Amino acid sequence: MKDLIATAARILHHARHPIFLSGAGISAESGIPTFRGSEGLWKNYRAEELATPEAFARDPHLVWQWYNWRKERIAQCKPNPAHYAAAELKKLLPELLCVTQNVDGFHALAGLSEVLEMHGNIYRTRCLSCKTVTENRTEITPTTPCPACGKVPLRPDVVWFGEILPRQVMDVIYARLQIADAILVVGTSGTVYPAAGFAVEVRRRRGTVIEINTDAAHRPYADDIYLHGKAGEILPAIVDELRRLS
Ligand code: BJW
Repeated sequence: MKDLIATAARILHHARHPIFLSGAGISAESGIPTFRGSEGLWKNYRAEELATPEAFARDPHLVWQWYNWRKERIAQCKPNPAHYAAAELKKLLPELLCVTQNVDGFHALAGLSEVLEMHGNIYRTRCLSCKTVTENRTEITPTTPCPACGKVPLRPDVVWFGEILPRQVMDVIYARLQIADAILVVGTSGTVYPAAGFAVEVRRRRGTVIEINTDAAHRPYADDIYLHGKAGEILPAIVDELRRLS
């Protein structure tokens, strides 16, 4: 493992256009359940059944209950060593394009500047009528009025299944994917597109794929370097190696 970590650090050190992509696994050590782990169920619903515009249209109360529960859970947790290591990584590798699928805001909280939150942020709401996006940390219900126009309902400002991802964010990511020579993928099952396609694209263009994941059986990208273990232990070790190289 030590050799693999050193190799990963060397590759990142020499990469000219590297990408960092994180998923729910990076926040697992903070106490936030992943989507597809054993703790990922909420009241016997899977994410695929709640994170859709159809679910919200059918039962906005249920969907808001889920988001309120998650907001409360996130508020009780804090960033872990993996989030802080990601922030250090960006300082050591200014060219690193940092992308997260997570909506918990922990990367920013840990000091990672310029992180693209491709699936939105759980602490923002969007008005279905006037589309105003507002930061909101309180409990929301389908009858909570929009602070801008007073209409209901508000929805979470996140990306659900079947929805298009934010254009400005995706333009930046796709531009980088054209030239990326390395990608570090941390704590994602690689089951949800388009994020699941990023490493595949980097590999197709002969870039190097480095992955950190706790699931030994899970190798969706045929990675060049697979670092089996916890992000909170492996990412700080990569940062230590990078400091030696810098
Ligand atoms: C650790 C760890 C530790 C644990 N250390 N590791 C192409 C093919 C097929 C389907 C599609 C396709 N393109 C689009 C689709 C449809 C769909 C899709 O992908 N479906 C799949 C299920 C097949 N995608 C979409 O609809 C997307 N929209 C889109 O593409 O628009 C255009 C389009 C639409 C329709 C058709 C075609 C094109 C939108 C996707 C939005 C996903 N939204 C969610 C909810 C966000 C808001 C919220 O949080 O509530 O995003 S779903 C959920 O999954 C969330 C996550 O970001 C996302 C990914 O989950 P993630 O992060 O990978 O978590 P887990 O739990 O799956 O994995 C955790 C991993 O961590 C595990 O591997 C653990 O082992 C590991 N781990 N502890 C390291 N300590």
